[in-house]
Amino acid sequence: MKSIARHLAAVLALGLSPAAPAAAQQAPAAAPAAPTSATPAAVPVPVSRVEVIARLPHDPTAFTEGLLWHDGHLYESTGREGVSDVRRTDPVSGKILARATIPSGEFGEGLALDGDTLISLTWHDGLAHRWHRDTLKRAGPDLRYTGEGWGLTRAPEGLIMSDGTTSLRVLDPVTLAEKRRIPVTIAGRPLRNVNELEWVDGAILANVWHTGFLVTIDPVDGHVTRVIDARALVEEVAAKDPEAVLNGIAWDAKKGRLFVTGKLWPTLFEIAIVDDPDSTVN
Ligand SMILES: [Ca+2]
Repeated sequence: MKSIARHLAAVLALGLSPAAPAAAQQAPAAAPAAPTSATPAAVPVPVSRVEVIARLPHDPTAFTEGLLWHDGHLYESTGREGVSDVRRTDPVSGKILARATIPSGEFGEGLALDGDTLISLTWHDGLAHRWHRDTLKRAGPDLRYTGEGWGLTRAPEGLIMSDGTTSLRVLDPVTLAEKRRIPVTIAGRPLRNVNELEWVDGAILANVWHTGFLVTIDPVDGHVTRVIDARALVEEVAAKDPEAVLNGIAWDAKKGRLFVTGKLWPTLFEIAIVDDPDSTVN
């Protein structure tokens, strides 16, 4: 399993921001912030792999930016200007059951559910849209935030948002006022480009943009507690579009089921995370 550590080390050497092709739909983020004195000490991070439990259909035209599970349905936000939307889908058939379009000049990003309100981000507009969960009609005026919008999830403390930098933000779910920042580190080094998010059993699960890896993040101090090698899924999908990367995590808390997909992927995977006691990232 050393090859995993070597691969990840190579990615880390690039600041976890491999050079994106000119056609990138999301530009690399600003330079990572310097580590703070609160940066957790460098300790080996265990690496897990994924096991596929089920393969379900996923709209291969959906440029997935946000994904969540609620009450038997998937809710998904998609990106790219002119075709961005928020949708409810049937997880078994992949069929779109309801859909709300995002204004054509905006690039849809992360999605979270707060009560019966869906909140969706935009990449560059600093606008968060609110939608009624059941009707997908507007549920109030837009909210504003600074910087880029990437991923979003609901945690007990508030919304957790990624923006391509080495920090996550905790936001008030009603006003989006910033409550605190979480510096993300892996083995003591800042980690940027954390993208789609999911709150799973008291931890933040995230995929790292343009990699086949997911990470679990301690919500208190931001250190990565586990790296999950999902490159087998990337290889299976074998997407031709370089932007068709792993992105999208949904957690069915009631049944303990974890789903992942990617931008323009034809498949939604239900996966299990399998420990590998011999593999760590140092
Ligand atoms: Ca999610």
